[in-house]
Amino acid sequence: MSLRATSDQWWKNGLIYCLDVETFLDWNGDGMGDLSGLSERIDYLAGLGVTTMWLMPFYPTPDRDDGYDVTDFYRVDDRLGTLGEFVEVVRTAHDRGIRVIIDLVVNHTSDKHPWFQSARADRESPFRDWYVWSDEPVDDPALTETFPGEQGGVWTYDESAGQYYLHRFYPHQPDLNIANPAVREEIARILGFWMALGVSGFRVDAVPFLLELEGITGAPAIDPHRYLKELRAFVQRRRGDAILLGEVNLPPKQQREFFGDEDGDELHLVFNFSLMQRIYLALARRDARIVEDALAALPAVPFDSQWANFLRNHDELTLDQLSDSERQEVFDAFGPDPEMQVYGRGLRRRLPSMFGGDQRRLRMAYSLMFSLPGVPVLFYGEEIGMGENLAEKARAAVRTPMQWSDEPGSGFSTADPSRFPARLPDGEYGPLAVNAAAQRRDPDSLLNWFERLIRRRKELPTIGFGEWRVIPTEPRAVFAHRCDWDGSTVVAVHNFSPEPSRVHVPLQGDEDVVGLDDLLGRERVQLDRPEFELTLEGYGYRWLLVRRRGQRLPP
Ligand code: TEU
Repeated sequence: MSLRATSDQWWKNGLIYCLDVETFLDWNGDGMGDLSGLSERIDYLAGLGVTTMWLMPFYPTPDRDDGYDVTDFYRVDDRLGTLGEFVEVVRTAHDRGIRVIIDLVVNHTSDKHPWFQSARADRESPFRDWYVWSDEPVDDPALTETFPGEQGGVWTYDESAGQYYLHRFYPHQPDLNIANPAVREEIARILGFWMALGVSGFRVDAVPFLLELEGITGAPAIDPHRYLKELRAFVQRRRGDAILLGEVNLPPKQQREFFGDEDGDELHLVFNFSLMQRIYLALARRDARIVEDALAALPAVPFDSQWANFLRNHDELTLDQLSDSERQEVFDAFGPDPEMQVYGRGLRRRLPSMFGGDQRRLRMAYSLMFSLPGVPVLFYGEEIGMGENLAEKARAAVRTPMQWSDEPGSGFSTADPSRFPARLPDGEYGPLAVNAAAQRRDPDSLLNWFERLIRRRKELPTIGFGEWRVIPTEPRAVFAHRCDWDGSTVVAVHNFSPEPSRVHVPLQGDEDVVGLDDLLGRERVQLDRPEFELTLEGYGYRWLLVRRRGQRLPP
């Protein structure tokens, strides 16, 4: 093959690392992480094997929703740095082979955005129609609250406007009116601006909300997916290899619609919320069949598209797609106290504490996530096993500063901790116990384990690009699957039980198999027939590269 897809579809392989500039590293000592700090740590990310950084919102903001309330889409918040420093980050990242994608939050603006200020002040304002107004709240069952108990409905009366405005999120986040061509054009301009500064794409916030037309009185008959296709085409015209990674928390069939038609002309990547939620149920029940069923329910995705897999993100670990009793099982297993839960649907913990500190279970869960079809996405701190701070409000529990070292301020900042964006946890998961510096020096640490896992994942396009198939096995606690691509095969086996399991793995149709190479361990096994047996320790896992007669394989 001369034109290898692997060099073009960069978003299918590698590792996306999500971070928030304000909690990563404070370089000027004011207690707030900044772009200069991020520049200083790009080598750390390169060492870990990160191929794409996803920067959470860094735009000017009143910061009432962690920056997802934007007052200017064309600037950097003064607290974090300057546009010049942003370009330095992008340049340094590129030099280390890392691409940068950024959060695009255009379902809504902050109510402090000059557009909204102008819109509310005057019915004749050119920006009036940039938002969604109504004389009376529109009673539409499709318009539900996103943060129940925190936002007081989706319509709020604005005194100076003399009308209600729509907000699918907090009242201080008025929804933009996507039916207005001027708004659509402005959104494209924003994308164009950041692409000109070197970004390789966008994590598009709240895509289904962005596209919906409910509540917009007299909304013209535009097809929202038509709009997404136009946006994709625009992105591609400006920069051929740029991507759109969408937040679409919907069941698989509906998620499929956001990849576009059969050739894939909308989002390149969609976060796999449904698979993520089923994985937690499977972990809680120690029943791998649930993962098999969840995979079977996934629609095939177009050639240029892929899933983005994750176990944790910056929001609540949402379990909204599970039934009430299933969700309760996950709560019971991983977050039984009400203070660990939020919005009646999610957990505000990170994995290590959910697993009671069990390193075996933790590594098994990440090994599974990295072996599934899709590109893996890590949230900063996962690579060292950071915990949460439940003393912080709601979702902020998992947004504590990065734990670089055991120095005061965890090496994040030299300022007084009262000035930090969130309080560090203490105890078992605090910086004295969990930090990057100590783990760098320990070959058995989670950090070094991740580094090896990531290197393997990147070396083997078989997983990121290949076709996957479940391999039927017993017992129920064991999940086995294989990925095939361009003549190479990887078999992965994961044990969801704390007890050892003996498994039989058939390799049907692979008559010329001569052996297996353990990709994460030391074993090399000779085979004289297309099947094998192995014993997995409790929460054990293996990635096995199938060796065939006469095949040239990576070392
Ligand atoms: O979240 C939007 C969103 O739809 C999710 O919060 C979803 O509701 C959740 O997964 C439960 O199903 C995005 C950001 O990720 C979040 O941090 C912001 O608060 C929100 O948009 C508003 O901008």
